Amino acid sequence: MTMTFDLSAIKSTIIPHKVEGTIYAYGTAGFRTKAHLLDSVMYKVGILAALRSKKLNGATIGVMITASHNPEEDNGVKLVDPRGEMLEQSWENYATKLANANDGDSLAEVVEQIVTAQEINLDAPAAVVYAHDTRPSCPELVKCLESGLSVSGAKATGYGLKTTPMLHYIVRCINTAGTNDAYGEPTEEGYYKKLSEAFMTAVAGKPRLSTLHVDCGNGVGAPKLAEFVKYLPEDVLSLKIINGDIHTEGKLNKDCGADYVKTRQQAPLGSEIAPGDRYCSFDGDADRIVFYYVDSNGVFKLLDGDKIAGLAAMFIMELVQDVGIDTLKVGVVQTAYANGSSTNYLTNVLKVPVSCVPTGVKHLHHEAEKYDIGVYFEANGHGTVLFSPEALNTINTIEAKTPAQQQAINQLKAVTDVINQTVGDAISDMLLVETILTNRQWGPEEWDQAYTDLPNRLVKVVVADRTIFKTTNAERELVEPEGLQEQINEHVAKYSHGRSFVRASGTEDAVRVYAEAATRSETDELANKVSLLVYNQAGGVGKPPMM
Ligand code: G16
Repeated sequence: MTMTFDLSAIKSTIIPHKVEGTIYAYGTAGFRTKAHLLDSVMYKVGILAALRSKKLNGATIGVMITASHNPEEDNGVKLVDPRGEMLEQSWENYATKLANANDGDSLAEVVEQIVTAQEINLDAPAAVVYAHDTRPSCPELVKCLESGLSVSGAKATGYGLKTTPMLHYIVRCINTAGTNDAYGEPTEEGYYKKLSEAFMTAVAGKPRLSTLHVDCGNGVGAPKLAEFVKYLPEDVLSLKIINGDIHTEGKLNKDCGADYVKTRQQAPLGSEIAPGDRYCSFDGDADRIVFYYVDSNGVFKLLDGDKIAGLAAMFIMELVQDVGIDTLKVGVVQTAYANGSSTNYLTNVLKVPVSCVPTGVKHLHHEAEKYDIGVYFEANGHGTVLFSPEALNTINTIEAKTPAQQQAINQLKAVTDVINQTVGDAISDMLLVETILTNRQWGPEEWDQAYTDLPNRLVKVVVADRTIFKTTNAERELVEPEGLQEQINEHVAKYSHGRSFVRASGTEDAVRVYAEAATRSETDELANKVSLLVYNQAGGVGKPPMM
């Protein structure tokens, strides 16, 4: 492998688009489409990752190959910046331009534009680490990525099969090693040790809860969770994995996993859920989690990202108070998908400031950084908690005056380590919830009592061209197609507690319609009406949506 940035090799080794005329866009979570269309994109992402690293004087950049909650035949790729956060947004445009350059000359031209605009020193070193999920298309796509990294002269290290949040963790660990905010050992084992030790401290002295059933969506979360539990004694946490088959083709995310459970509002295939059981579901790359149970009447109840945000905010605010550092400002970040009742609970019961931003972890993460302690969760279960450097410093240096205060300090410190602060992480979020439930000795019903969700429905409508949908006001209103929002408003006005919005997905070729209202039947009716509006007025494809 050459260790120099070789523009002529970049031109001559180019992997062309398999289907001419395909247009790529760096969306909600990087590039995501049918796997067979991605070889060319991977090659260019390799080049971009090397340029990003050079721009940052050789800081390590991460590349994750995954399509997360999407069906198995899809794949995708996203870049991870040095502190483990998503790629800086101003670079997404470069990613899109590179991906769409389809011959050697235009590719070289885009590379030169980036180098000039960003004043990149091509002699600077470049380091890139990469990993992938369990999709059968990954090995081939990894090779294409490696080819792009090789012609760009990057020091490239493959980490093999990992969950997305593990790669984010590893990137942060590598870049902070030897500094005051060293994040941990940059290995899978280091990740397991950090989380398991923190969890044991966070639940010390409390009786273990009943077994938690974990649906891994037949994805990478299954083998990783099986490995992780070896670091925890059975009397601290008892887990049972279901849907852990990563070897049978076609099973990934199929009728199971976090996205299925959240959108269908029903238990996954393979679960025999009974009253008293505690369940959760990961998605395909284990960066999302939702919990659920059935009540004594056998009714399925979902505890989604909003419920996790409420639980986490409540617990952390109380701990901060017990420690005596309630000058720290706690805030919660949500998206338009947040249930109206959850926003109401956070604002009026917990009295915590709430911000609403567009879909995509990158938007929530940046907003959460504005607080000393920023809790962010999308309703779909993607989220985490961020502690600012000042907050961490306060927590780590405060001296206790009483044993009770010392205990609260120890617990808060442990909570900061249980949480993967780089990105939403199903394993870490699962431990956070289990920490809180164990400390309260709560079952899911007690957790669920904080507020009652308004009935809600999420519908996918396939249209000829989803890019015609343009939104404003954190995606809560449509600007285009012109006139559609007014018609949606007319429907919404007829329902008590009615709310509905429409936006194009950034990860799937579909438009998402969200609706909530006072009752289940009104919600379904509203969702139906708005979905049909979208289908009829924006070139619906296939059968009309039916609830
Ligand atoms: C990704 C993003 C999430 C987003 C989800 C759906 O999740 O990381 O922030 O909520 O896609 O996005 P959209 O509605 O634009 O399709 P994942 O778990 O698939 O990576």
